[in-house]
Amino acid sequence: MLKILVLHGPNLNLLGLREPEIYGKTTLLDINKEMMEFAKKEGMDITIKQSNFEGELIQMIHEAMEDYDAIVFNPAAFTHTSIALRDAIAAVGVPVIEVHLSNIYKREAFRRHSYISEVSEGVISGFGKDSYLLGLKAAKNLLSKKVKK
Ligand code: CA2
Repeated sequence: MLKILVLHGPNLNLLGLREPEIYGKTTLLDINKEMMEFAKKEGMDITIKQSNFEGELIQMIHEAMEDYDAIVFNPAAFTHTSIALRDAIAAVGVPVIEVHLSNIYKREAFRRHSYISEVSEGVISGFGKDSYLLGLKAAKNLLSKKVKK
């Protein structure tokens, strides 16, 4: 069975609890539950983690090398700042699908650049919680293509 790591970056633990006018009322727990159900239907084995610490996320990416076929990653604000996360992804070689709840190209100018996209297989941005489900589906399709080659 495909093993996928889902990583949520900083402040996403506040989803649905703070600033609902920007990020909506859905909590991270709601999203995680939906992902677990989706993964079960699709026959994928997923593990979900969240961290507010850049170093911890880097560590999780390093450890993913051993255990996971792909990472579905919302790096949150680190998307726009972190060369260290970019380098970690490039170093481990585990395929990453970058996801964002909001459309980062529709917001402030500083959100339009992602250090992570340069080392990602692809980016899904702007579909709310569905961005994560689309990310899981993309990971599955990507990996099945890789196996066939
Ligand atoms: O749209 C996304 O998924 C983002 O990765 C979310 C980040 C933002 O910095 C990126 O530009 C786009 C922010 C996540 C913070 O989430 C909060 C949730 C509730 C209250 C405050 C922040």
